[in-house]
Amino acid sequence: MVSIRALPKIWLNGRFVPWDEAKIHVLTHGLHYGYAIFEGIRCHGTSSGPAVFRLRDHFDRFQNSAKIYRMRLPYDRGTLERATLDLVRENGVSDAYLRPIAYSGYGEMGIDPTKSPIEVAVAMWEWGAYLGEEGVRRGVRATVSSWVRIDSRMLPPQAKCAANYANSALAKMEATSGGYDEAILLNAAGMVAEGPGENIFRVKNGVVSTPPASSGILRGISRDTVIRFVKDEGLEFQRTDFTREELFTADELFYSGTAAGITPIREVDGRSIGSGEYPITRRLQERYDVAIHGRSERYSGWLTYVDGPRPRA
Ligand code: PPE
Repeated sequence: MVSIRALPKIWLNGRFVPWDEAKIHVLTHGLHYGYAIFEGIRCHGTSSGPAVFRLRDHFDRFQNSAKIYRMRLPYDRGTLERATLDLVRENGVSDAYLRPIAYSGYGEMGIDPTKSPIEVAVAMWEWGAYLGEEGVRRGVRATVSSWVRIDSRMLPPQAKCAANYANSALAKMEATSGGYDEAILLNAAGMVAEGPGENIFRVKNGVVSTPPASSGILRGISRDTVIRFVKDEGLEFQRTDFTREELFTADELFYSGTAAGITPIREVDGRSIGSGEYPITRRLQERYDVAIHGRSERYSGWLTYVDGPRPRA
């Protein structure tokens, strides 16, 4: 079952290789022990050609993930940013998802990753709405997971490490096998943390809130984008913890993420959320659409045009 359409090229360890040749050995260290850090970035068509959204911020986080894991990246950020932009050009597709990844490669087995070479790739593929087009329009059905979100004493959630996604996969499979679209994970203190691959926002009486970084979440770049939009809409914003029951009593709930975009949640464990309309979520979705497609001067600083000037180191 392959649903990804092959594109011409993948950037692997410093060069563009044909899609089918971007392969690794089964004894790749990171495959066995989860020692891999990655990013998820989107590129969109604009009237000035393809533009990558918040490229710098994604590579900032990439470098921070590497730092947390004592991973020495063999390429500087300028090289990686240029590789990402060049990849979009090489593949000739404007609307795509980009996946930089660094992992402990083939060389040595055993847990210690410092004995293996670090390999780096950037791949891209066409990825529609993560929780479905219908989900973006009508909202998705969520369930609070029985799996607890990892916390920073176990696996630092602010590092986008492959190992974190074993926890996410358990929550995701539990949700989908129970007939839901997506999970909501609580942290070890019982407060709402995030989705398996998204941050979460709550709207109540016109106030928009999202759990703080200290709740044990990935600091989403889309989360940061949404916070800016909330302020630009003149709405009140709070970074605050909330409980499971505050999910049920929300006026609106939505997920944010690079893959998911802004996706409303219409139901949590059989309780419908608010009126079933998402007036504030809609305003934020609209702003997001305008920003990523380069239709607002205000957010133009977030775009890097593939055919524009190249980033330096
Ligand atoms: N929390 C988690 C756990 C997470 O994986 C993501 C992104 C976010 C929050 C939102 O972060 P940001 O994209 O910077 O706004 N999840 C990525 C991977 C999803 C996947 O299945 O792969 C993504 O959206 O790219």
